Amino acid sequence: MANPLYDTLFGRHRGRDTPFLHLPDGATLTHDAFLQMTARFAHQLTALGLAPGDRLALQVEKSPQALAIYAACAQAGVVFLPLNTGYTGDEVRYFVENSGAKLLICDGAKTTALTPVAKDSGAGIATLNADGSGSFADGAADKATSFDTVAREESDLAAFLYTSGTTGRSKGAMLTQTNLLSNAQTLAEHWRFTAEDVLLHALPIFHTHGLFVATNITLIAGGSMIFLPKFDLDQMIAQMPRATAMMGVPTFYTRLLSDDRFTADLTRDMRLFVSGSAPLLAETHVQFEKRTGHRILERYGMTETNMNTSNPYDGERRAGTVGFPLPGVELKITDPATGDTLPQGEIGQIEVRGPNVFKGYWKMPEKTAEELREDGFFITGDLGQIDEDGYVSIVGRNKDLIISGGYNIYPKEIEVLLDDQPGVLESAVIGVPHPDFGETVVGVLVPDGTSGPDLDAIAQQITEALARFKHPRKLVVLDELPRNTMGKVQKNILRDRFGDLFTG
Ligand code: MCA
Ligand code: AMP
Repeated sequence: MANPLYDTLFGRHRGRDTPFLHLPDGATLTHDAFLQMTARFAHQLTALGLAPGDRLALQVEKSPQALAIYAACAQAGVVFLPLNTGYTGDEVRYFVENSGAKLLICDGAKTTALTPVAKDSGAGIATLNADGSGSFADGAADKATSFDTVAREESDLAAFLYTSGTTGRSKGAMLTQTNLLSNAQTLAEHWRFTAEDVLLHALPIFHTHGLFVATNITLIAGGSMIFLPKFDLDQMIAQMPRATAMMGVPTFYTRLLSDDRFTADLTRDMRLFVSGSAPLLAETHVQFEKRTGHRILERYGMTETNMNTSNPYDGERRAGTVGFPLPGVELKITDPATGDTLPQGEIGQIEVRGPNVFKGYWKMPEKTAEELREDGFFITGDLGQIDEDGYVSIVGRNKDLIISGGYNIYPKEIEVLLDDQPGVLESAVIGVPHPDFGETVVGVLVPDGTSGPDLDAIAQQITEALARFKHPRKLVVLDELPRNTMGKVQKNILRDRFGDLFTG
């Protein structure tokens, strides 16, 4: 095939008058209409000087047009780099510079802030607003509705997704056409997606879950999506009876369960609920089944690997586990110190290998070598265990990471900022249980003995520097941080001490 990703996900739907996107205003976009828009956008990318292999950074609200930019990148051979809409200008600057993006497309409301960002790194800038208007769409309006798809190999890069690290700045995970395609094909088959499916889509499309899992699977199967701009409880309840499947982070499930309108009757035409990106409490699993009669299917993935494991479609979906390695994915539990495979049942680090595993971190060969072994196994940083029936459980993390409402937050990034504030000697950032987001961020500050620290001024600094979802929900001041004999901060002690701040 000339361009496996485009041809398989998009191209074969050309001319199909079947629904692809059902929009909240009642409108429906057919596969063919979507692909005509895609072609116009691919022409516009070319007109703006993007060539195959160039990177395009996109920070816009979720819309059919935003999705068509993803498709247009695939068709024009451009590497797609979607960015969380919550990122501040400083955060976006890093991604644009690091990736060497040739074009940044942003919401019109952000042009003033982001024009210097684009200019300083030699990128062009265009706009796309939530309603589909903007300079990018204007430029595309008179372009042809067909485009000669650019030939690509399966090993060519399709997307960069940035993922933070426990040290230093974010790393651009390079995903190839094969990484995305093989996983989408496996999942569509494993979860029995067909052209009859209607997926209730309320996830953001700048992360693996909403884009490569939910969207790619629907595209492979030829089904449609109820495409909501974001998770809105009223909308979810209103749309649920029209859907057959839903994918969400655990917060989606706890929010649905918190509403009495969410009943078995409302879910009668649903055949599948999938959860991932963060641990689903066994309690949520049980409550969900009690309320609806459906057992949530939990699966486990990462930005670098797409999906690795899944509970079975048929057979027992075991609460508290992430199921079995997917077909084609090898998974082993190893000793973090030696890398040796541990006996069944023991807890160790999870390593995975397969066509889903990324190519490496963009321009970071050392980081790549630290996490991706020469034999192809990727060290996930998650700690897990395999039970006697082969079910994998994630029991902890070998990396300092907080997952809040399905978004990953690396404490180091916040600590670096806090340590820099006047009056602060040092800091420790921890995740504590939160009833809505699963975990949330608490910053612990140690004063340097001068004056302060001024917590309001610090909160202001944080607001300017970091996306809202990373902000500590509470800053507390302690005389000193607990340390072990090696001098390492004992975050477990802090977590115990402040663990009930939001749940107590
Ligand atoms: C919003 N806020 C958050 C979060 N989301 N704060 C912390 N963590 C969050 N996740 C902020 C808002 O800016 C707002 O701030 C305040 O919290 C309350 O917002 P609310 O309206 O309640 O939130 P929301 O807009 O309804 O969003 C919550 C959400 C959303 C629906 C759970 O965060 C979401 O869609 N999460 C999904 C993330 C995701 O797709 N992850 C997959 C990553 P203020 O009060 O100041 O206005 S991919 C991945 O992890 C791997 C590969 C995998 O396995 O899938
Ligand atoms: P990301 O960096 O956004 O790709 O997040 C990947 C991380 O999310 C994994 O390394 C896990 O720590 C976590 N994760 C994903 N799915 C699950 C799950 N079902 N249960 C627990 N943790 C999960």
